[in-house]
Amino acid sequence: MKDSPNDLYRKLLEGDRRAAARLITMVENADPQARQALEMLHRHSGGGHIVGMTGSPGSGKSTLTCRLARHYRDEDRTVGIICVDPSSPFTGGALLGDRVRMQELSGDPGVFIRSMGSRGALGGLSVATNDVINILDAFGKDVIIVETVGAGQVEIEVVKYAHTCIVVTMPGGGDEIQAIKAGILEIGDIFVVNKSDRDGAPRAVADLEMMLETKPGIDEEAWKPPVISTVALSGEGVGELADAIAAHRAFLVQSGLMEEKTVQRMKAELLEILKVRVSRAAENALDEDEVGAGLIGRMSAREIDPHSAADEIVEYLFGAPDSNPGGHQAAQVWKADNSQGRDNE
Ligand SMILES: Nc1nc2c(ncn2[C@@H]2O[C@H](COP(=O)(O)OP(=O)(O)OP(=O)(O)O)[C@@H](O)[C@H]2O)c(=O)[nH]1
Ligand SMILES: [Mg+2]
Repeated sequence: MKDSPNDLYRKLLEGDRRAAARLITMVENADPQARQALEMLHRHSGGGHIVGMTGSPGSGKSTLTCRLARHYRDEDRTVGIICVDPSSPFTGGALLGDRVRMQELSGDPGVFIRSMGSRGALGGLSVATNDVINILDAFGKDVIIVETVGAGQVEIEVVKYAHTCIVVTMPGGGDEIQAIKAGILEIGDIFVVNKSDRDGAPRAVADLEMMLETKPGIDEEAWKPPVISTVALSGEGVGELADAIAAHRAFLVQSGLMEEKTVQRMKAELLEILKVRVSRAAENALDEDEVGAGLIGRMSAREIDPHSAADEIVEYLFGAPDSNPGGHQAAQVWKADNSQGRDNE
């Protein structure tokens, strides 16, 4: 028999792993019942430290994640691991390689591992990932590591608002240059040169340090991202990495930036949900005969231009500029965008 949202909520808080797994699957399937459980769980979340792990493909993120998790387990701290792979259609287990690597951890009740692929994207992969972070947080995991496969836009979005974002590279291959291109330098709180058993590691560390020093906008009080050498295969440097994460957390708390981070996280989370909802509402409006179809017909007949048609859809969705404050704002935003476009011409 299917658990009610209330059962799931209760079982999850009691530490029932199967309830957690079931709720995550419901989230991935955009099951409306998941919403109710999430609503109840929200006030129990906020205690975990969220660590994002991104960087070059094959640099050793998964291996490092496992090592880090083991390190935390040795300290008796519980760990949640979420592997996000937008290119993978699979969920639940995702990549076999990762599964094998993570197997030794998965028998440990203090560790909860979940992979998420594009199938978990019914309500948007970022939205689902945030939900899963919140579930594991409410589930009581002390540290939640979110590993992304690759470093594309979606991947960056899901780790950007972690409390601590780790960017992993490896010696050689001009990885550091690529990292900058992907805008990854800005989001890293800690940089790791993994595979330091290979040639060129000290050079890679020095190059990265130099790049970070020339990063604009760094003042005296700001956090200075450290560059750490690791060999994930042997565990070398993992203690240092854990220390750096702890130092970053302490910095966030002492400087008051933790609250700012939380606000940013909440805002980003809300925006991701709204993006999905508003675009869905817009799509629905376009499918409605009198609204979308009519407008599109008029566009085809060259009676109305696409921007003015969008104006009407915005008005339909949010109300006329004067009828409600929301509609007014939406119209204002639209007009601002529009006039800006014209200025540039
Ligand atoms: N020599 C060496 N190999 C490593 C080290 N860490 C990981 N590897 C190997 O590098 C390969 C890739 O490691 P993963 O942990 O899968 O890397 P990843 O960054 O998670 O890869 P993707 O998720 O596919 O982007 C594996 O064959 C690892 O065994 C290391 O410190 N030294
Ligand atoms: Mg991986």
